[in-house]
Amino acid sequence: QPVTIKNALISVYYKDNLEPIIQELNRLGVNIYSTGGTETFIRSLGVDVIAVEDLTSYPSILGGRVKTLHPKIFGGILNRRSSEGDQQQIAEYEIPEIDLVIVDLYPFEETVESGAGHDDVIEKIDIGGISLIRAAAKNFKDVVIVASKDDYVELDGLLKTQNGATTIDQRKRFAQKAFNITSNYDTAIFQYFNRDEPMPVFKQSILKSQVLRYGENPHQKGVFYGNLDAMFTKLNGKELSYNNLVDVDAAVALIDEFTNEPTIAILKHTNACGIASRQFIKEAWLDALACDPISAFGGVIIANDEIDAATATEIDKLFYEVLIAPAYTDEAVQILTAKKNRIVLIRQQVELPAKQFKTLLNGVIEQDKDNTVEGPDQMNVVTNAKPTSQELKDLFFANKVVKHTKSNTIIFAKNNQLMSSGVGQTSRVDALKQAVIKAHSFGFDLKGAVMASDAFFPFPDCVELAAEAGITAVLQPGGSIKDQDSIDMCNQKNIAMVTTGVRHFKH
Ligand code: 93A
Repeated sequence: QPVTIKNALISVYYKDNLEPIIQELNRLGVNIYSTGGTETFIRSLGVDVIAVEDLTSYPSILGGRVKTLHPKIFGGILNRRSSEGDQQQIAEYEIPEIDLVIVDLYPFEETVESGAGHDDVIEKIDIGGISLIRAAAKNFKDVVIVASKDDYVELDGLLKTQNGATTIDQRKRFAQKAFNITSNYDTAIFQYFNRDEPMPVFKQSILKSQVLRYGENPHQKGVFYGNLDAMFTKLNGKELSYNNLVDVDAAVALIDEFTNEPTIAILKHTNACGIASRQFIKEAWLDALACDPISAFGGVIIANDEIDAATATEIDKLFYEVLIAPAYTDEAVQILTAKKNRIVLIRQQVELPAKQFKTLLNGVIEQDKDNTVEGPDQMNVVTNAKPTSQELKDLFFANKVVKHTKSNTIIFAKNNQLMSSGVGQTSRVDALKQAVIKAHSFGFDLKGAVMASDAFFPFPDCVELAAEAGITAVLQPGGSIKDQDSIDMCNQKNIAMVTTGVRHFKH
């Protein structure tokens, strides 16, 4: 049942970005109740506002520690509109029905991080604000709760398009986000109080949580535990979805292999469908896209270098989900933020966990991340033919990509560009066949290209087909009892093979 907002309570620490909402509430004729600083701010916009003190007939006391903690406020929020008893009581005690609550809490974490003294930190433990959020979220059936500046835009949109009305689903979603905020707020306080204690591992793992719109599919719920804000600054777009996060993780791991030259990768479902290293970032983009412009649609793009206007103009031609780069020129930002739904992120360098975890059966498995990648110095030539210096570079390039691609994988590369790949196949020869077909379908001539395989070749069929497709150098870990069959085949076809001794499965 839609609720139309008639009375709002606004108590915000930071007042920025609030003005459009105040103007909209004013337009809708909503009564606004507010606390000291917020009241002054609203009045300064020329909008009428009722001080909470006038509602409660109590001043703000104890230096502001008790401002909103009063039955007239909490009764106004918590009363059940469907309960006759509640309605009688609020009439008896002259309590207004408050149907929108906007709070921005005292900045506890920020105060801790600023290095402020203990007393200042304690003063920044919000009591009234968090209670307002809790009460309004509890009564989401009748009340809209906006507990974060991040949701102002969404609220403004709803106020405009629905003329002050909201649906139960919308209110429930706001409540869900609100409890996410209160739980993170309390976690931060808990961590502050425990910061000098040596904590057992499970306590350290109390991370910030972020409720996702849904999991891998809309019928699955999802939550992210961690601190995305520390890693990315969002310039544009909606929230990262579960699948976005999975792809962004894969993208970050892949791009971190490429530190020398400007490089761009495009990923779909965690696999690169294009990647190229070039002297200039725009060329890297064009050659990454050329690999498979069909798969690139709706992909995640990651760059290891600043995006300039010329590159942004090219990238903007493609529909993508997420773009990540360490920096953007101002002009590039203008170009890339024109389309609402595309997520544009600046990546900060932060230390990432060294371990990976996954639930499995009735437990969890943990492993070290795959942190090695073998370059020319670790490549052992096992054939009569030796790779040229360009082939060695390309084998290195291909080995970095193979490591970050789902097994079974075959990667074809030439001149620091991915030509094609076969990914996630149940047999290596199928992966190879897929790679050959893909390369040809996008007009690549594989003559002189190199091949990398994530694991060894149990049969000589892969190198035979590769040689026939034009591949002139092959990288594989080696270690099959039948290695010699593949080596013999390479010698017969006069192509080079190197072994690295390190397998890079990715399941
Ligand atoms: O000190 S409090 O915990 N006591 C309260 O009763 C109370 N009510 C709202 N802090 C309280 N607030 C907080 O005041 C809000 O969460 C908000 O951060 C701030 C807004 O104060 P002002 O409008 O005076 O700037």
